[in-house]
Amino acid sequence: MKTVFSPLHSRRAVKTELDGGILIAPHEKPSRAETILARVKAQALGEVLEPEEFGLDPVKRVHSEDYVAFLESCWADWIAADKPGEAIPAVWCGRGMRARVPKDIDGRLGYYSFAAETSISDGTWEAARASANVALTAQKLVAGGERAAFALCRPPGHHAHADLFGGYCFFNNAAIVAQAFRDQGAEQVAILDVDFHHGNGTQAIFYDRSDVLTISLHGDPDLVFPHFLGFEDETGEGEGEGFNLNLVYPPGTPYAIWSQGLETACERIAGFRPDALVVALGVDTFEDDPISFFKLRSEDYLSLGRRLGALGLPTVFTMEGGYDVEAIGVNAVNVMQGFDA
Ligand code: Q9C
Ligand code: ZN
Repeated sequence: MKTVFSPLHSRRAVKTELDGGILIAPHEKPSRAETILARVKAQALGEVLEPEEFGLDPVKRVHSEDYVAFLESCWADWIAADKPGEAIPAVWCGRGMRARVPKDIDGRLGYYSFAAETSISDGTWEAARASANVALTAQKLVAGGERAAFALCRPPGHHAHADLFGGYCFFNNAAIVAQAFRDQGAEQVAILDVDFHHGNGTQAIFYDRSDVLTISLHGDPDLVFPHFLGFEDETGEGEGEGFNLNLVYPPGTPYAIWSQGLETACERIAGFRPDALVVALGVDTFEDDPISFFKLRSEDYLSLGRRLGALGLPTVFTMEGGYDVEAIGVNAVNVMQGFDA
């Protein structure tokens, strides 16, 4: 399987993540992508390509014009306002308040976000753009006849809504890929999100649509991020009713249980008969992940890959979360090797 990777991911190198009332060194850090790339090369998974430039049009098929413009100028606007640290949202449109876009950068940071752990600094825009180009290059490979491709995206994407950043995500790479397949003539596309966290952005983007089936397996949002979406009674609305599926699991869930949800998801996908599959691949389901509570082991990722491969669909993998940097290379590449086997 070919891998798409951009060295520009390293431009996303914030110093801060708001966690527990202090600013910590971010979990979502550059070494994540480097360690996965190193494993891709060590295992000779396949060719590693740099992304093509697709411009902003395919991004704006998913994200609003004003949100994209906000991200592009955010850091410059923050600096122009003489702020001493990194850009961190600290005020939101709470219930009963007015959802209008303020002029001030503090107001706009709140308007365009849903969480405060995701700081913005110099280079975030460039890295997020490169990450979308990585995803779109993988999509082009698969649209061109490759069975599958691995988009080694960083920053990740699945938490990003059409006009909200958060959860370390800015552009929803998986959604951009699914929309690109649709725009190139695919009738139906499925997105399967196996990151530990609910793919809230992906769900929201396609919630009223029946052409893109969204399925997410994740930790119970009653207990873990993103807290305000991802429950099992969210099944889609309007045209999209029945085309969103959330499979929620408690702390301590091992592969023996999690894989039952995977089986349910795969059977639903097979019945949907999509023209293409996008897998939002987080490996923060790992037993030693520092911010998650599932108990998958490294060999389980081979099984996951094999089950996905058995679907027999043209497949794009977009890299999402996974924070045990020691293990994420093995775990992510195990999925690809299981898929290819
Ligand atoms: N104490 C992805 O996996 N909350 N995003 C972290 C840590 C945010 C995860 C709390 C988690 C976001 C792509
Ligand atoms: Zn995650």
